[in-house]
Amino acid sequence: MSSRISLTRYLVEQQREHGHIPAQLRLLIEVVARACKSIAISVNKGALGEVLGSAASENVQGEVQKKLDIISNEVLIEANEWGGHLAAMASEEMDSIHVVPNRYPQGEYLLLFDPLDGSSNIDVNVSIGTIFSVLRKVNNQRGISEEDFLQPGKQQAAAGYCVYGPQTTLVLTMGTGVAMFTLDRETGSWVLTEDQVRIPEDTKEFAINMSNMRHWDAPVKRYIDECLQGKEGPRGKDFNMRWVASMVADVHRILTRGGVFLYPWDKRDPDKPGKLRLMYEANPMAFLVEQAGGLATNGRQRIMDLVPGKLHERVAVVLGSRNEVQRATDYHLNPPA
Ligand code: P6P
Repeated sequence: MSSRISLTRYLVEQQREHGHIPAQLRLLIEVVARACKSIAISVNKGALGEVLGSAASENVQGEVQKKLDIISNEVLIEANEWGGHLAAMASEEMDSIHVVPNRYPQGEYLLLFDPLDGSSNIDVNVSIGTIFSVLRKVNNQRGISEEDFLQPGKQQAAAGYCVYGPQTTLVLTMGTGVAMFTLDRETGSWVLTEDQVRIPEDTKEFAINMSNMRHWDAPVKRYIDECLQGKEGPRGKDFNMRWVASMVADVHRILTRGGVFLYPWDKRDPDKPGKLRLMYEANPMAFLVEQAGGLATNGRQRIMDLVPGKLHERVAVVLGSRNEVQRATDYHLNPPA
């Protein structure tokens, strides 16, 4: 059996090979990975741990918070505050940024996260996950503010997610490919189980919430309709559909076997570009997907080129197998006359 490579050994060997992993970034990844283990323990308790159900509060998105949303957020804040690797954090669950308190040293990085994505699936025991994005602190004389976070996704130093499913798997990129680590519950360590992940350029599987079909724009309707026509239609092949309603689970499937994921703009709320959040959902997933050879656009532009205007802004998302994302994006950019 090939020797098991732990997360720590992977980071040391990446540093030796690429020499590009500053010590603070290595520490950050290790701290986030350890926090995800703590979150996994809480998630896995389920009804036995008094962690299910809703808290009596709403988040900045106006969504009712689940108890595990708050627990996960607190785990990530407490784990990352004292290490000296971060200047500040931002979370889907917090209105404004959380600057590292003065009693701790400030570091070179900014950490953004959706502490528990897919909350509607918690109480029904369907896979959920933690998504994180790492930016470099912009050096300036004034203190850290929200503006320092408003960097395009292509500036990310690292990104990843942890999916709490049949396995607990950490998926990570620092810009030199995508690696997957499975949690060995007997030893409590993350073990490298996949390296240099590649997404197949073609697919027969699409992921979208079909109940919104009547609200979609024409290019999305055209793309999905052609998939539904199957081999008798213009695509000449049959497609399958998946929709977990946990972005982490849908993206993990795509990284593992290919596919295309769409959460497009729809006319229910025309001023809202999409449902998903740019800074801590779309950007980290786009970094991972591109590093694995896929594409990620908002239907018209590369997601990682978008310059954010607000911390919690939303974006339309089309990501996954390169050729399918290109086709769906072309339908937006070059609609039939
Ligand atoms: P819908 C979960 O709430 C989430 O933010 C993503 O993880 C998921 O892809 C999407 O929303 C599901 O949205 O409208 O299908 O419930």
